[in-house]
Amino acid sequence: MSDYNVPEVWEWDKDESNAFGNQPIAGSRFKQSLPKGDAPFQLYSLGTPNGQKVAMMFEELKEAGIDGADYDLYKIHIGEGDQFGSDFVSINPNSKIPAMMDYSEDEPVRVFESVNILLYLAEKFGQFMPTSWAEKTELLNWLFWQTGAAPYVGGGFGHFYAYAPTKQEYPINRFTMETKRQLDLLDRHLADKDYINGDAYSIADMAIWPWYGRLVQGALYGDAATFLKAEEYSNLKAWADRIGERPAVKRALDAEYKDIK
Ligand SMILES: N[C@@H](CCC(=O)N[C@@H](CS)C(=O)NCC(=O)O)C(=O)O
Repeated sequence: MSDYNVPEVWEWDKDESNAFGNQPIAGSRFKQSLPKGDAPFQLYSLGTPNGQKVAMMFEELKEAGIDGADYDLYKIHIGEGDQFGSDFVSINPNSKIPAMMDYSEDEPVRVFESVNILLYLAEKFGQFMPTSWAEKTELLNWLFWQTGAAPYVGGGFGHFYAYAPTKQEYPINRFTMETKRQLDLLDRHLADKDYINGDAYSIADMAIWPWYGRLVQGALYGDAATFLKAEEYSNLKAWADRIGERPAVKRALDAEYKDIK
């Protein structure tokens, strides 16, 4: 049963508040001057799963002793609308964290989309990605998979299970079904390997862990791990715990995000 009569044409009710500051309009909403530190990389982000991916990569590069990968990390408070400021929008016109500037090239380079930032850094430093064509293709399979799959978990399951103002069976069922299917997929994939791409830890693990690893570890959306029977995905849970033990990953989760105001 629905109490919503779908109109012929949707109109934006500007007076209707929503907790997420959503509007059907892209572009910047106010003038903003973002701080810039001395490091070659300036990362404007937040400790959400998409933000954690990039902090993990920088901390892994540090752990591996790679020169030239220093970064300044700034907090874009998405609850306060920082992502709609003019400076941030000039780095990421899509107004989503994370967004990064690389000042180490002849001309500054802007990079947005978390997985594109991982790829950019992996290629630039020749780290955490295989060199053979076949293995690189498999890596890309999982990176693209993550980009397409996680919105069903975050924007679908997580939103309706934890954040929506009313609990509704239809969307919770629909997105739980898909989330559990994805967890089962990863569990089967990890049955005979330690890492997503096989024997070597790679940016595929960094992309997937903050969503699916943290979900089965019980770190996302309240009691979601219980609701999803996360303990049944034992290969996935073992992988999640393996990654979670890495010093760089622990540092990334504890990273300090500097204020921008
Ligand atoms: N596909 C994007 C998704 C980024 C994204 O959804 N970021 C969220 C936080 S995890 C955000 O900035 N939300 C703010 C908003 O939607 O206004 C990526 O992987 O970078």
